[in-house]
Amino acid sequence: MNKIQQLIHQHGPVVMGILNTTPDSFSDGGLFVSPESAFHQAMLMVDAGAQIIDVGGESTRPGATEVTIEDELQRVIPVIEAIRQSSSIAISIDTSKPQVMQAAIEAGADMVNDVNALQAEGALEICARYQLPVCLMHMQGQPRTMQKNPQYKDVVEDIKNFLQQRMNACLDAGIDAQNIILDPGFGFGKTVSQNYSLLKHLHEFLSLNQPLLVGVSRKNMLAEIIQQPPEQRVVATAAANVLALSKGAKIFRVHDVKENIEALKIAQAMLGAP
Ligand code: 8Y7
Repeated sequence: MNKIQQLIHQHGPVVMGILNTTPDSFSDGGLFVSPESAFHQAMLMVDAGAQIIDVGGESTRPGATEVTIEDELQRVIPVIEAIRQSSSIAISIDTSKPQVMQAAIEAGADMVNDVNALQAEGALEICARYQLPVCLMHMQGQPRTMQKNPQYKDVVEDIKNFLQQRMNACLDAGIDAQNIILDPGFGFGKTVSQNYSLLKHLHEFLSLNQPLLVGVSRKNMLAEIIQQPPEQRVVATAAANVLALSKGAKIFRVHDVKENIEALKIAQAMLGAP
């Protein structure tokens, strides 16, 4: 069993801390750009109890512009190397580019988190070759334009069908079923109402028989309800994550590790009570 499989097999929720190395990511943009400060932030999240660190160098916020391979490599590889050198924490590489996946894996990444669900040419092959866990996320459209006019016949069924298709593509490419994690992609080409439908019906994704990862941390779907800027969405994030846990989610991608772990622990105590 690899590190991620071990975390998935353990009882209770798994918290993934977000490490953005981009100068433009929406909620903590510009805060963690130098490899030293990114590494420091990673260690703070480990101390707070994060079990996975998700390292990203390509902002995927709505409206974001694309990043070159060279820039992305320069942002993420030194950080992954630094974390790997001083810690055995599980490292996730948040990228859609096969070249970045490969370099990150060679530098010590333990899983691939792809908001594009391994649809780039060569991405499936890289992940199959290294036999490591992958998170397949649903997105409608592309980051620059995805919030313009999202449309579904049935948001839950349509996204389930997409994830099933991408899962089949992974299996066909030789990726082990034990290495597939699924994510409905909160905020990626969904209206506020569609995001809450997904949260409400999250348990329906359990029929795909794979662990579910959710990323609601500080997102706009929360701001639409509480009208607060990103740093003031911590309690709202924890509330949404508690609900997602109650609907069967396993991995929680968050900025605020300590607060979310505390909330999830309380929820888990109730869910596990006789
Ligand atoms: C998600 C994600 C982002 C998510 C997974 C943000 C990279 C936008 N969101 N990956 N990445 N799921 N798997 O607001 O929801 O953090 S970036």
